[in-house]
Amino acid sequence: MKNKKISIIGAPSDYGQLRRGVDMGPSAIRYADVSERLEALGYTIKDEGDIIVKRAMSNTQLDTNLKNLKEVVEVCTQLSNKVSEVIAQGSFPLVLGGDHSIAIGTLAGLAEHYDNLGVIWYDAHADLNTPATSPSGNIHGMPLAVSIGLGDERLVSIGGTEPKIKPENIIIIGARSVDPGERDLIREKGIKVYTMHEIDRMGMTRIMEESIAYFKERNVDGVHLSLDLDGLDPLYTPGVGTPVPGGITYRESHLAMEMLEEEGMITSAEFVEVNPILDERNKTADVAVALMGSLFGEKLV
Ligand code: HAR
Ligand code: MN
Ligand code: MN
Ligand code: MN
Repeated sequence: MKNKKISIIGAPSDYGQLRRGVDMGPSAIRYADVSERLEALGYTIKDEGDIIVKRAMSNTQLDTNLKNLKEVVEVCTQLSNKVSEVIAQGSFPLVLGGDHSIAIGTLAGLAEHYDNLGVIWYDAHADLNTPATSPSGNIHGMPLAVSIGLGDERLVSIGGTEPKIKPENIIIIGARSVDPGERDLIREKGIKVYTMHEIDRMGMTRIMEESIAYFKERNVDGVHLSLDLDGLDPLYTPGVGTPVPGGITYRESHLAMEMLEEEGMITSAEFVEVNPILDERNKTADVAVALMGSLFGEKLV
């Protein structure tokens, strides 16, 4: 990575879905030695700590198609400001989730600095639901839709009313659970998706080569990596709230990170959905940190 300054921002929120425990993701990832691992690669790490997420005895506002909306708005507004501040200081924002709803905040903060941002959405899910199409009402299934300007006004307007990213600048990798409304949106907006079928058929090498070429053609001014640990097969990352079998392997994921690193294209990243309560001895957080190692240039020899 060209930028040698990394700022770690914890976003310990579980309000985007209903399984408690994912709020402990940032702690688990720190426990897996994220700072030490990246420092060893020659980076200067500043751990900004966690944004403040109000603890509740139980989640509220569950009887709607936008569960915990108020809390999600609070969290994402704070996170947006923090991400923007870190970029203004010339640092690389590395955000630790939390469930994937926090990406609404990350992308809002990034949008203050990038006009033509590319986004890699590494995930079993498309996260393109709106309240009208969501089967669950869980906001962690909505962040990509929100970021292209679709969905509830109170989410879409976080950090300004403009859409934060362009649908043509999104590449989804690893999809294998897509709802009907999401499929319609993918077709309507021309969002690029590499499902597990393409990964099996083409191999990760070609997918990353194509993705890198696609971003270059589109003249992006930065690329954000949003990595949901459920993109990998639950064999490797069991500590996630919505596991889907038949996922990306550990090796394919390292390869993807290494190819992104060689290109020096990534300008921000987030690792989300690590739930230590559902995990096996912090395995999922360890995988997250190992992938960060590759993303930031770890080499064996
Ligand atoms: N598509 C389903 C929904 O909207 C499940 C999506 C959520 N799971 C995630 N996001 N972890 O990637 O409810
Ligand atoms: Mn999610
Ligand atoms: Mn996701
Ligand atoms: Mn997911």
